[in-house]
Amino acid sequence: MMKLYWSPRTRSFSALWLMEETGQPYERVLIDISKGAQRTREYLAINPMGKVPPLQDGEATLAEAAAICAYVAERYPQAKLAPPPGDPLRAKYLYWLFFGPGCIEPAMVQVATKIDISPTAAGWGDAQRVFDVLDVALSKGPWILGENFSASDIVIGSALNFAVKLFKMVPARPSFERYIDSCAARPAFVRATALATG
Ligand SMILES: N[C@@H](CCC(=O)N[C@@H](CS)C(=O)NCC(=O)O)C(=O)O
Repeated sequence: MMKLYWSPRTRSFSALWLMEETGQPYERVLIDISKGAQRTREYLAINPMGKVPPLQDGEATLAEAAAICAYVAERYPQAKLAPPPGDPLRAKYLYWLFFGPGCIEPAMVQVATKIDISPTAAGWGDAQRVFDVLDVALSKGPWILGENFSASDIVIGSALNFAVKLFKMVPARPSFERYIDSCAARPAFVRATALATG
């Protein structure tokens, strides 16, 4: 059984949502980051970054929420969380999976810190560009790939839920609100929310 290390009200929400979407049993191990549990020697052997969430699957261990999404979608193909190799939709699936940590995350940090950096040098350009691109991509819906929900929605949906709805760091737009509402209506999201609040 897969083992997910998590902490309440953190980025481990996306991994909880993912595991709930699979319908597969998994074990949750609480790592309370407010108490420093992420800094023990045992935990650092699991994730040397001292961050949540990591996942263990037998001999395999990995961290980084988006990588966990890719891994679990591949391990449980029956959950249909990823277009299979060879499907043309897989290109956009991978694009959005990487867009989360590669562009949305740094854009959120830029908004929060007001850091000034050349948009040509910054891999994400700037926050305005990132959220404009997302706005266009989400204008049709219902999901980031169109009709098919995938693990890339877990990455993008969790990030937008945090940035727009929970922390109000990014101004709401109709496409964002509709998309977040669609994510939040999924039974797996509802279960993960109940779990993640601790
Ligand atoms: N890049 C990581 C970020 C994970 C992360 O920053 N987690 C925070 C909680 S939201 C954490 O574990 N903080 C504990 C610490 O840094 O001590 C991912 O996407 O999984």
